[in-house]
Amino acid sequence: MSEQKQYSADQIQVLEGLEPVRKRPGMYIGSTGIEGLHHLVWEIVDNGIDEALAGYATHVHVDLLEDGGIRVIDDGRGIPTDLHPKTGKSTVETVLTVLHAGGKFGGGGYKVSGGLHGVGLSVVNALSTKLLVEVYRDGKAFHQEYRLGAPQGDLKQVGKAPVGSKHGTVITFYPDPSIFIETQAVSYDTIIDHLRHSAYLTKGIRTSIHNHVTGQRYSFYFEGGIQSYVRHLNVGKDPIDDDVFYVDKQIKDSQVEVAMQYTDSFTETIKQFANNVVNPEGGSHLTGFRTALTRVINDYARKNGLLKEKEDNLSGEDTREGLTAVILVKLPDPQFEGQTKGKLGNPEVRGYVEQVMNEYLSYYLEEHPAIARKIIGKALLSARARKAARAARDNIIRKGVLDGASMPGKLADCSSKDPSKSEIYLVEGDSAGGSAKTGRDSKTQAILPLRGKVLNVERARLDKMLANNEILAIIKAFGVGIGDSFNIDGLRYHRIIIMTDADVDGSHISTLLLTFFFRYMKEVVDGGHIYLAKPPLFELVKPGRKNSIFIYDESELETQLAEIIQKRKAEGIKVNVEDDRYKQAGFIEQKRYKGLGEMDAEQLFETTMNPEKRVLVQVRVEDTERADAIFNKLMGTEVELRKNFITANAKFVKDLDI
Ligand code: 0RA
Repeated sequence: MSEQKQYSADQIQVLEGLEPVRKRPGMYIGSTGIEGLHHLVWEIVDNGIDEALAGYATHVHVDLLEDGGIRVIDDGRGIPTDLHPKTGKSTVETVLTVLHAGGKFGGGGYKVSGGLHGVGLSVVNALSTKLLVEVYRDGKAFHQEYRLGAPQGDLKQVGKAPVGSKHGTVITFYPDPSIFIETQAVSYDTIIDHLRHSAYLTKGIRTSIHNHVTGQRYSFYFEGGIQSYVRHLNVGKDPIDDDVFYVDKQIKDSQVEVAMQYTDSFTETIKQFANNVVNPEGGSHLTGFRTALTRVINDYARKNGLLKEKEDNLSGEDTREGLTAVILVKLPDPQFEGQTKGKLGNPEVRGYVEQVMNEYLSYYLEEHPAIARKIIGKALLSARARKAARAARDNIIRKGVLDGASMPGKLADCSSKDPSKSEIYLVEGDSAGGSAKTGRDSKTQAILPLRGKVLNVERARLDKMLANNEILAIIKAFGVGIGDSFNIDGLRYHRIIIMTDADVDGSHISTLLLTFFFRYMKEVVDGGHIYLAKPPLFELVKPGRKNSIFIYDESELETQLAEIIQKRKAEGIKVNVEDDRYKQAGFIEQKRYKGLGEMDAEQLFETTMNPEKRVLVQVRVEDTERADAIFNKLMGTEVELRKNFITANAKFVKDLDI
């Protein structure tokens, strides 16, 4: 601790003030993994976005520097440099060294940084080995440096603000490797996502990034704000009309902004935000939106004779089929509730959104009768389909088809009744299914062979799906039910393993199954129950086959061969360099596997199903929005998009880990 002796009394005070952050970083930034690291970036970026919301900044830029530093630049007012009355230090030093000092400023206006993720700039400072702050304000330039949160001298004026950037803030920080042990490198893609969202949600702002290590750059500016966001969410879908409904209204101290557009798909995509913070669990803004939507559409339909007197009202669900909407409210003091703080609490917001939607959506429908007719036609279809689906489901339930008692005929169940110990293999084709049944460990491994193509659920409604034998067999075997009757507690296997050939058809079937799970059994995916089996791509055959080596990866083949050849050379074994590589390595054959059917039961078990040796890829959906977009591309109606995606990612489709 000799280093600490060099600190002055002032610095020690700062260090003591920030000590709780360094002692329990998780309390402030959630984790010390990459997500915690990203929190530091969001803190500074969001302060810049706040400057834009307040009408001062137009641009927030991130530099990922070659020396591992992260620099965030904005052209806002610049952090105030004057003496802070309470601390006797500059305001710059105060916000960087006093916990929660950030919140005391601003008074009035909406704050992104004060919201759910707002931890204050001092937290960033406390968790950085080095932090440099530059402020441009009143035509002057200021500079100050910190180490582990402690200022190395006062804030100093270092000259004039450069022409063209008269005001703004530049913060460069170096995450402390003794805190962020796992990694000090942020994810370029994750930052891009944050910057893209910030640009969508803050009209008129430009956000950009420059990765100095790779030379990559990205820049976002969306003229239409959340209108552009809705269009982005609908890429790969067919909108019923090109126009996007949009409203932006101030009510009392809050602002309500809504954009929406219907597509001919069956899915509902509504994203709601409060002060740019996403609220995945919904809340008062979503409730207000839904109430108004159902009411306005029913009113219009009645008034215009689209809904007959004796017909029932359209349900909320019917009015939302195929809807893509973004709801953004801004309010002075957002309250986040729920398990993960993912729900907006403020009750007054419900009325605000309802009022805005009642007025402006009614007006919009009156102004756009052709669109109104399409929306209502779609909702009527949905109502009819829902009735048909209910009838189909009731029929199936009546027949007991979905009951646990009647398992699908093709299922070879395992003997264990403990879901946590049981797994089910969904196997492409009857022949591989047969091998899997013979080779399996029947105590814990169930096998369900799937024949032919599984229905593309992205383009089918529930009633059609329930008529598909493969889908029905899956629902029955899992024991979770479907639709309104879905219940995760019934899940009979905690590991669901998709096993298909390593070719295009196999990838297609995997994707269709994943789409089905993602759309209709999201909880099963979220619970981490879905896996992809990874059959070997190559076998390096030894005489007698006993000691064959199986290779699961294209790239692994060459490294393995090189290693073995090296070893043989070291052992003095003569290697003929004219021979094929596998012969040099002492194998008699290099076999390439295209399908599961090429392996016998024992091989299939040993290479792909044996829990001791197999390779499984767990399917995790970390970014729902990206997953949604990928499924739209893969399964939607736009053939071009699908082609592009598959060509660009053909190699990865097998490992789809979104
Ligand atoms: C305190 C008060 C004000 C602005 C800021 C801090 C501020 C912080 C950051 C962090 C990155 N960029 C920033 N820009 C501004 C209010 C400013 C005033 O009243 O003049």
